Amino acid sequence: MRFDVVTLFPEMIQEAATNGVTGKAIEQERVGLSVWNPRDYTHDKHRTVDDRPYGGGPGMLMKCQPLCDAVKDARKKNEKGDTKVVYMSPQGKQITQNLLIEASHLSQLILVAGRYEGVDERFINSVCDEEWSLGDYVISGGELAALVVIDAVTRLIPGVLGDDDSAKQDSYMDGLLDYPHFTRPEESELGVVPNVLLSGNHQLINRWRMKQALGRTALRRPDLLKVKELSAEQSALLEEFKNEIQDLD
Ligand code: 4HQ
Repeated sequence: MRFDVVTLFPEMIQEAATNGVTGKAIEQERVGLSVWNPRDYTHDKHRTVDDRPYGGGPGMLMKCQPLCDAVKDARKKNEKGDTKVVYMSPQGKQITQNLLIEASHLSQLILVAGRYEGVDERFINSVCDEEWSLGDYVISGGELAALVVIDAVTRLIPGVLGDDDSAKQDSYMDGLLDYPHFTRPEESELGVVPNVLLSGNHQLINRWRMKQALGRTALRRPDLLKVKELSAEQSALLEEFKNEIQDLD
């Protein structure tokens, strides 16, 4: 799969994405990444990418033409196959793991990162297939949002995470918060490691971790539990967890 990001700050994308898990996936050619600067698609002396909003008001908007021409060039990297063009904005559909799993099956994802007050609405309606949001808060540009999508989708591509790595663990804990983690030392001024994790009994450890994941989800994100089907064993573990909280006083 390939990512193409339309952005006035291409170096922001290139710098961030070429590190860590995404950087390795690009090096190994498991994913492709190109950046497209609308400024390179202007024709005037000042290379103008922005203009004033009709109707007045503060700030500037990104003009359609440089954006359209940048997307048109990006599309050429995937003549055949499935392309989606997505504009990152708080007006969009909120990103979830399920949305990103679907995106990971595309052959090309073109992410448009806006600056200023955003883009001309006609560009969104005519050129973009979808509008996606990180959540209900405002950031200064779509670049960080595009990077979140690239990172989260890249992790889902087969071969990117090691076989023993978090990919299977992530789907095992599907729809639940993570359980608590501990590393050395066994004892410090910050406290002790739960005994079960030192036991070497992997059935007990897995049961403890599942119970913690269920319990923390119930306490911190009851909304997630409401939509999750629990197995009989999971329901029993969650009941155990809840009973142990009662025991605390
Ligand atoms: N913006 N999720 C305004 C966001 C945002 C978000 C991106 C701010 C676009 C023009 N993007 N620009 N939240 O706040 O994706």
